[in-house]
Amino acid sequence: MMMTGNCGSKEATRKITAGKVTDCRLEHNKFYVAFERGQARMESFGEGILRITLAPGEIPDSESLAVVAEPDDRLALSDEQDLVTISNGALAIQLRADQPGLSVSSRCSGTLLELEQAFCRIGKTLSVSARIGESMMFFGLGEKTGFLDRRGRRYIMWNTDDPLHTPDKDPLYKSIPFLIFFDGERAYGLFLDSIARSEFDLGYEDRERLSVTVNDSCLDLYLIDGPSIAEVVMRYTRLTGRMEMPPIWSLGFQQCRFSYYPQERVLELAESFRARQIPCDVIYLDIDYMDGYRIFTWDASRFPEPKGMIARLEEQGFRVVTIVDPAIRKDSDYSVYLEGTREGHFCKFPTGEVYHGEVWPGTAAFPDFSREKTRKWWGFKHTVLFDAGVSGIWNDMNEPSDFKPGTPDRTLATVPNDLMMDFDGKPQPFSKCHNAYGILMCRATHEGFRALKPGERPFILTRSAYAGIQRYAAVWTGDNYSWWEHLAASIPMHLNIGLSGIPFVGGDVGGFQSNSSPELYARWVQLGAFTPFFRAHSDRGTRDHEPWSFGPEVESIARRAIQLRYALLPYLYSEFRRACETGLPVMRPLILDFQDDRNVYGINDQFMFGKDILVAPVVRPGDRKRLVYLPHGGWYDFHTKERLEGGTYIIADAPLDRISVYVREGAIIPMARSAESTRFMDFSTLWFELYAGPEGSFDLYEDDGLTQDYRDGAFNLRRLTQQSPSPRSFRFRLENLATGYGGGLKKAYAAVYGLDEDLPSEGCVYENRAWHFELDGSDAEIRIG
Ligand code: MIG
Repeated sequence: MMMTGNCGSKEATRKITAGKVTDCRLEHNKFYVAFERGQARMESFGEGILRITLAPGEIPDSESLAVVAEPDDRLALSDEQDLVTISNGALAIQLRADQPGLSVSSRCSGTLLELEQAFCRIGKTLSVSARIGESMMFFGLGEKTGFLDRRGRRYIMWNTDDPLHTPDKDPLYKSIPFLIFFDGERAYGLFLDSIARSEFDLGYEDRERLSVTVNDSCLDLYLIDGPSIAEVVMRYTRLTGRMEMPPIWSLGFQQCRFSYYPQERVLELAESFRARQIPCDVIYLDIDYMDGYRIFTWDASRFPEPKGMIARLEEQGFRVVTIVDPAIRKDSDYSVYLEGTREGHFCKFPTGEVYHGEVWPGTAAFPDFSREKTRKWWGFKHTVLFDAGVSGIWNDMNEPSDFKPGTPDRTLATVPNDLMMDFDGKPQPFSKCHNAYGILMCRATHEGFRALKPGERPFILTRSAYAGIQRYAAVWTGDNYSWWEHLAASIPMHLNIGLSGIPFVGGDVGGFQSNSSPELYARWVQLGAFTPFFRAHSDRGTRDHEPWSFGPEVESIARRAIQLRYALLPYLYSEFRRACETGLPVMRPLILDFQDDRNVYGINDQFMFGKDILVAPVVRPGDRKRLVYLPHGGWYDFHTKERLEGGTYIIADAPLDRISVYVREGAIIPMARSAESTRFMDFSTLWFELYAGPEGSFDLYEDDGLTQDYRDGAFNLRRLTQQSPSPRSFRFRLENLATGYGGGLKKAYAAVYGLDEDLPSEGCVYENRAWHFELDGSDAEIRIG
């Protein structure tokens, strides 16, 4: 499928432009524009968001899978001479009667996009195109290879199961058609709401032009105002939704392999974690737990007693997550297939014939998750797993992947384009809705969780995704290799996924394909401990990839990294709460927090873990020092507590046994004592690390970690603030803002770094290069100096 979307390119001979504006009107909060060869509809979606839908013909009324916000009534029209301006306050679109094109501007940022033509049509595609300034950078677009700034490449949105992620490989498993523009001063966003194939050319054909092309009969765009990158992401996630609080165990360390079986091996694995005192919360069962890869079955010889096994694991503080693929084996002995056929749950051709592809189970049919009835049916099928005690569901192969086409072009390794999804009576061929399959499957799984385990927080992990996936699932980045290159590449990939509204992201720690070296594993587990989703995984046929598989030195390095992750859980959990409330990522590029510091623009190998911790992993073999850029402001070395001045590069010691971590001055980092599982952690006793700085605050969030009760107010929110204008004066306050949860902090030991030793104080002592005081969780004020 060729797509040359560039309106400006000369060779696009069959190009049909929208032409001049012939008419426009504001009606029921919608603004309609007629062009010579097409039309546009504009709506306001809350402060700072405008929707523009463009089509050569009728504008279809389809339901969005991504957008959860509602249109509002802010649109106001002004008509001066022949210049028409439609605005929702923050953003405005201007057009001129009898002229082609339109321009979008922002009250705070000026002109954002200037379209010489509202759109153009080339064959079966529609595109918009605009000039881009020399300084423009691009972020977002979800899971793509390459570096943080996406300029200069062309990206396809077409969910693809491609296990070889070489540097320019595209597309991969997920389609998040959300783009952030940033020119060094102002940021703004563009979201293309389309589940069809689309393409973003960010200065590839022509360095100075951007084009967005969709293989569909309408272009549904949302313009999102800044001026900061953070504001763009917050607005985008107000539009497409935010994640729910995850169960706390899903923030622990998780161990996977293709596949752990039989049952004795799983129990043995659990024993090893406990015997070696390496924290771990989750064990994954990959496809071999099933009977002949039949979804919703157990292999009775490998797992004769799943319920007993899971109960035994639970005592040791483990949860079990099972893989669930979409394709259902064609088999006259298999009730799921028979039911699915009888009840019409599988995707069909327009002729009514069910399609059968070839996937792990052999010949298999694909459930049509666009049907409400099918989602319900699918959801309830999880009873087989939930009854055995399974806690979470891992959705794989949901691009959907299909081996049947058997071509080397992985973008074709999927179901046929003329196969249909029904969308409850508004059928669409896969050529128009391919990218929706994964999110619809997750939605079915999510609905199943809510129905079958109503009090619990769902945990779903998915490989394929579309915009808005954060409402249903965590994502992992598929089949990487045990390559240093993939360790390094995972950082910008995760960061851009985070900027695309998906905070809960991680990659296979240690690398999935091929064999890790001890050093690579050590560096990967250290980095993994600072990624939102922290799971080690390995392909079948690879050598052992457990934390102890690389010898005693690496085992103790891994233990320490994982223990640090657990110790930081009070901080991390609160940061997840912030992600739920703001849509901002947990693992974030420096540019998000330090947009005005030009030195951070090109940094692909450092990131923020939450708002106060800067992580600088080693991503090459042999390196025992590394260059670290500390943005403007004061910093502390997390390991040595040494105070450092930012706005400069430092050469950091990076011995194999630790990862370089820095904390912003003013930060308050709540920590707990690590245990073998979150289940055994004591969150009533905490350690607060205070890094003295002019000012700083942290909202400590606490709830039961498992249920939905927090939605009804069963949570605590404690605002911790500190002020230290100089090393000779320090003020601290704890304020209880919400106290709906009976558990949580009862005792906290606080240590303050960066103050002088010889200060007067009451109830505080100086010891081991820090001031110390204690708290009991009630409102408090502390003064030193
Ligand atoms: O065709 O279930 O990305 O994590 O272990 C491979 C087996 C199927 C791909 C997933 C990988 C998983 C594997 N799956």
